[in-house]
Amino acid sequence: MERTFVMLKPDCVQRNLVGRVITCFEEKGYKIVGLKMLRLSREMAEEHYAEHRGKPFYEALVAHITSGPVVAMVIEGKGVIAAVRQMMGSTNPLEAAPGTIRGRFGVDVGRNVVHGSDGPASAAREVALFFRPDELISYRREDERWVYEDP
Ligand code: DAT
Ligand code: MG
Repeated sequence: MERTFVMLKPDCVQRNLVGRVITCFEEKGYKIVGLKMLRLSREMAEEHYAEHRGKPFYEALVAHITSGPVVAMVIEGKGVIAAVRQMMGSTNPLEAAPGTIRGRFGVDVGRNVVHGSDGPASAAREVALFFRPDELISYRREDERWVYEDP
């Protein structure tokens, strides 16, 4: 089953939206297989956002993501990588569709609430950056046959 990495950013935590955002993924039918709160070091933030190094917003991005605790998660399910990207909405919350997480909960691009891996390669990389294998739990959920035709 496919897995993706999701991070609830410091603005999400500070605005008490952690439960609301996690609920979006739970309600969809996806399964949380890893979950922790942590505060990113500068080194960790630089590694996570390596692809953005040198861009005009890079310093502000690293400053924000290290500014307070985040909630890191691994979510599992059919098509979860692309679906989470769709559920988050566009990077700029003002351009994100109203029903998406960023569309519902965000305004500024530098406070866009949530991070989600943008493809299979980044999902694998980001999951491994934040979680040891023994921190990911494989388990059966009782509602699986009501979410999937062929669980
Ligand atoms: P996404 O988070 O949708 O994958 P991204 O990977 O292009 O978007 O950028 C990572 C984060 O950097 C994004 O969530 C918010 C910030 N960011 C991106 N583009 C920005 C911009 N033009 N101005 C300010 N911050 C930006
Ligand atoms: Mg990205």
